[in-house]
Amino acid sequence: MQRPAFLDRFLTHPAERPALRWQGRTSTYGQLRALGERTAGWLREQGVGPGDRVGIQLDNGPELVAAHLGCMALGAVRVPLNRHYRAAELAPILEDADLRLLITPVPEFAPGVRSAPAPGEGAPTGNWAGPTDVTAVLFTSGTTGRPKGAPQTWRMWESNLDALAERWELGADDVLWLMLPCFHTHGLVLGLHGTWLRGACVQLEEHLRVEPPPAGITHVFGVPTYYRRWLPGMEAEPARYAGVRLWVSGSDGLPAALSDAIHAALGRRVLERYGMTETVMITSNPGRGDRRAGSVGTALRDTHVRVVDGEVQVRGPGVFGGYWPRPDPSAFTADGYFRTGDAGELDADGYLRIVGRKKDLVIVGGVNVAPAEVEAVLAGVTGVAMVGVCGVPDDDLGEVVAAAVVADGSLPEPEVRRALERAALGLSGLKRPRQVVFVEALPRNALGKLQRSRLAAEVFANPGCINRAK
Ligand code: MCA
Ligand code: AMP
Repeated sequence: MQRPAFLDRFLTHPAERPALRWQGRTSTYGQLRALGERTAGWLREQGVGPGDRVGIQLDNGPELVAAHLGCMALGAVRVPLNRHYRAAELAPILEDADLRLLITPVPEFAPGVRSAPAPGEGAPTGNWAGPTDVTAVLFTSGTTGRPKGAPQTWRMWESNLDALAERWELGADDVLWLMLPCFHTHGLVLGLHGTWLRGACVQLEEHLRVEPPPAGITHVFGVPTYYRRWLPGMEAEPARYAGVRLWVSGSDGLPAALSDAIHAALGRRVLERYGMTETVMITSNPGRGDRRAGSVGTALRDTHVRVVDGEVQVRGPGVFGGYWPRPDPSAFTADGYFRTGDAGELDADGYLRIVGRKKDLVIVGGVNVAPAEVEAVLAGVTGVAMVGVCGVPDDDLGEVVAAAVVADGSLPEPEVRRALERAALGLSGLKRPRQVVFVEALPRNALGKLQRSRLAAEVFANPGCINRAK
């Protein structure tokens, strides 16, 4: 296959241009390209070839960057994996992904496999092309509990990231402050690849930093939880936040009150945008002009958005071609629109508001949690007859997971509660219930299907929580 245009652009950024800042050291584009080629050599030594899938389960840092660049140089397909996942959460993904190599620091996930590639270890190789246009498969939580693979092509990313750069007026001289984990679309695609496509620079951090941005940062990406945590500092010392031209929020709704409070502190409104792993970005507020609190803005260039029966549907060059390896034709309408499962309203100017979710999903700190996955883990606990899981509001994380449990009477409640806590340790932290209540019965419809929105309203007294407007 011909080299993707995305990579042609990445390869022609001036070699001396700064590309990555990490813990006080700056690497140039020339150095990143050399790192990619050496890591491609290391991957070859591990038996990886073009088109093979490589799992990357790493925290943000030089090893993660090396692993991605190595796969790009070799033409291998990346499968980014959530660093927080426990063995049982990873198992269905590993079953579907059919990896040639898993790069992870967790030894029990990859017995006998070396941990991260040490930058500079391999003999340089790779021609920055691959046998297919698919460059990564991102597994998204899905609503059934089984993660779904969403193949990502270079073309999806290039067209979408160009449209975003245009909307946000970002160029090669911009410096992004990036602390989002680079295994989700937000950090990996918008953060790292958006920067690499433009030939700009990213200052990468391992974790969220609740402090003023370092000198020289021009834009920052975050989920609403980040903004909740930054707000006190912004209010106390606004001058120390003044150098940043653009604050962007996504992955969950930014409450209008929070947007207004930041606006009052900084004199700038956070720019909210909306997207999905399956679609990359769909809508955004403008870099310049009418940014509206409570709205996720208008459709990006070449992207068509409509609301049908209350559901947001989208078609365009950023939208993926379908799930892999378990296709689900019902994800698309007959005329080719992807069904987002989000509930929205479009106004006369084309501004979209996300008013809730038609899908059963809880978003905790910007991370999707499928209630069905949590229910499946808790339902296996001795003493439990039935479990229903929903989201309840949280001042910091937006929503947290709550569980209503019907006991079977075989064990005292405190014992069942302890067993539930132990079982929940098999899930990564954000999926664990923060509230567990014992109930006589779960709300069900006439067909016997669990009604999670009624659960939120009736058991946890949060009317319409799971489908609430945010
Ligand atoms: C932390 N934990 C996680 C994750 N992060 N579990 C699953 N997935 C995660 N991403 C677990 C930790 O292992 C820990 O478990 C517990 O949660 C608390 O972690 P900690 O870091 O102490 O939590 P925190 O300080 O409360 O911070 C949470 C956070 C973090 C900073 C809000 O979740 C975060 O960075 N969120 C951003 C997520 C994101 O990038 N979302 C984009 C996806 P234990 O208790 O066992 O130690 S959405 C997307 O990409 C779409 C396309 C879009 O629109 O952007
Ligand atoms: P993911 O599956 O991790 O890609 O998450 C995509 C989901 O995040 C969307 O379907 C929405 O439910 C949610 N989302 C992303 N951005 C926003 C936003 N700005 N406002 C509300 N929800 C959002």
